[in-house]
Amino acid sequence: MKVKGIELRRIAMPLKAPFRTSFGVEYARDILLLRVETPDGEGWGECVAMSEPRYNCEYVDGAAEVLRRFLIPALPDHVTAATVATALEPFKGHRMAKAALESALLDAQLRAGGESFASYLGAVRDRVPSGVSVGIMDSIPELLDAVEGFVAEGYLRIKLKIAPGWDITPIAAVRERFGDALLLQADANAAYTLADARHLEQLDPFGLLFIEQPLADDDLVQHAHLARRLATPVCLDESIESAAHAAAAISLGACSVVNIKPGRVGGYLEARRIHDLCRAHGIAVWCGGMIETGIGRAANVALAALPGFTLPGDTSASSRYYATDITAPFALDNGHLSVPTGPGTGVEPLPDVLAEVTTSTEWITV
Ligand code: OSB
Ligand code: MG
Repeated sequence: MKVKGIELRRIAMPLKAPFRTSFGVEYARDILLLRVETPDGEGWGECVAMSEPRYNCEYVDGAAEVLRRFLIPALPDHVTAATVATALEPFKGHRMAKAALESALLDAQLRAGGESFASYLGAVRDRVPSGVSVGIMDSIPELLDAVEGFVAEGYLRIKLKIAPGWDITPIAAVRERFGDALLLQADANAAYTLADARHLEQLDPFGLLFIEQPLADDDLVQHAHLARRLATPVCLDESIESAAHAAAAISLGACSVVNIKPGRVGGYLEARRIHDLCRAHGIAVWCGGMIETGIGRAANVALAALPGFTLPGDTSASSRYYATDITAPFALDNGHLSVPTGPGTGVEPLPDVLAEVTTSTEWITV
């Protein structure tokens, strides 16, 4: 595939409600979109980096800079989604920026060839079960109201964001109110240390599906120690940036579940390799989210339709985040999202909405 040029488009998407995690609070999503232009058409990719380097070391301005200065200039004359990662390998890290570029190229390539992301990746389902990630709230009644609303909408699994001071009590309250049958999990975003093991043991009676990323990103060995102490299974998010990390985590016994986010691991092809590795080792995987627009969500839903994705993902409906999505909205149907079947991601930005949320554009000739 020959690439004529790439547009970097920055958009500002107001969130319907603030989203608080152990690392900060978001009021709006600041997103970088990539539009690849080729002689045979275009392709879109969404960069999942956040405004500030709090979830991981990447941030939107940094992603834009590494793309314009290093990654886009390194594209060879002929490139495909399968070869781009090798071309970008000399540049360390910046996986979210690389993933956005690979996704846009894959979208262009698949659109030109008339194939869907789902078909290309090896999807085996035409719809995927949806969970929802519920932020830290100011009070327990406020949390219970929020969870009640999501359960009423049909979400099949609830994830509570936790942090020191907001952990055992909210989990106990949700369990008590909604019963043992509710699929419930917790996400700490690296807010604890191994010294908190005794405290975290108090989660054991609540039958959580797992606790996600309790300890620091680079603490694989300590996660293995914690996993041996807790009855609650341990899931890793931030710690897994590649298939190599997943292999290390599995052999250390650091987790029994992996959250796969294509952006975090450098793209959909690395995401699929992690899926394949985990599946071969009996490690459950599920598709995480980064508060994507419809562009990123469409590709995530396709990935979540692979056979190893045995747990509901953070693949929520557009309406969970945004009053107006930039694509036709993803809506829940009996707790599921449909896997798009059209070429590429199967979705396109709506020009009017896109224009309204755009804060800047930049064209880079390749
Ligand atoms: O840790 O999974 C996370 C959102 C932003 C950054 C990190 C995370 C999250 C979420 C929400 O939990 C996922 C979503 O609904 O898109
Ligand atoms: Mg997480």
